[in-house]
Amino acid sequence: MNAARLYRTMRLIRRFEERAIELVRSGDIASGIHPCIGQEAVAAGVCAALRPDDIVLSNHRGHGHLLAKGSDPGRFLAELAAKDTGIDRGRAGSFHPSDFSVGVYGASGTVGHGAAIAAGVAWAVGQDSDRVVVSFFGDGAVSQGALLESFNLAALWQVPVVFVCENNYYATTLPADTAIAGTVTGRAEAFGIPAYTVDGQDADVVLEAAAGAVGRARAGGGPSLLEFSTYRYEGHHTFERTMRLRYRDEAEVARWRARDPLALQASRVAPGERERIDAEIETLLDEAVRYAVESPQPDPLDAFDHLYAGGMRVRAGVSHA
Ligand SMILES: Cc1ncc(C[n+]2csc(CCOP(=O)(O)OP(=O)(O)O)c2C)c(N)n1
Ligand SMILES: [Mg+2]
Repeated sequence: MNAARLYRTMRLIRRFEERAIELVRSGDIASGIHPCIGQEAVAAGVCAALRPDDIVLSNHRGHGHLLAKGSDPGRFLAELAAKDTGIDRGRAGSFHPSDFSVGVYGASGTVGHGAAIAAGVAWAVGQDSDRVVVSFFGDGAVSQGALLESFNLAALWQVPVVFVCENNYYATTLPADTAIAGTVTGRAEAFGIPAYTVDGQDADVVLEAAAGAVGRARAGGGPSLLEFSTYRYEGHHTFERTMRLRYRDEAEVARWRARDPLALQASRVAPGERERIDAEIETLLDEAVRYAVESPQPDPLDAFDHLYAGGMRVRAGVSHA
């Protein structure tokens, strides 16, 4: 993988979220978002190890996962803005997006539960293909029953899934060391799943680890777990900016900012090439923002359309045939 491609993906994720935060402030994205700024190397490195037909299950902090898998930034921003032109016609928003066109089969907002869907999808695709499934979750997910049950069946049935824990050391405001007995890797190892703790701030290191786990799954070697050590630079959610929560000390944040994954990757790309990529992404995102903001507001009477296969008999209180 060339350094510039990884840098481009990471820069796209960073700038996409910075632009999305502006749209939260302007009221165009009413839900707020969970930014992954600081964690871009994990999304970029893991997805760079995947084929286009491989599958990703994401979580509430999933913008990076979708963009790294190839989602269109304009249609994704329109999704965040709840527009009908969004990738899920505005029904999923920031927290539950899927994009089947690039192999993202959904994002579970229920912490830890995406792993169960991932294990099931991996079992299904493993019947007649060599496709691989990646399940992204945070440190807050690792004591959830559904996640541990997924480890059990994935190991028992040797399904082609890579469990990716983005350990950013906090679940909302709860420090991981006050919430996790034992270790993250120890949980997987208890089920016979090979597990590694890896530097999540260096995209090259992430890619190498992911390529190993993906290759193993593709060759029929079954599941693995990768625990990436990383950090979010923003609050848990954009609403945190209004809350004055004090759960991380400034020295800790500064220490992690000094290992900014985007700056590290930028240092591996020639300056001229970097400027070209940065300019290309600004143009792309200007267009994406315009598309999201200028797309018309959806008709409230359509609010229940597409929610259930077969539709609903009543929409917005209005009976229709
Ligand atoms: C089962 C469940 N419990 C609680 C919540 C509320 N909640 C949303 S995000 C979150 C923290 C998740 O932390 P982590 O898994 O470490 O991911 P991060 O936010 O750090 O990326 C919580 C508790 C939820 N969505 N689902
Ligand atoms: Mg966390």
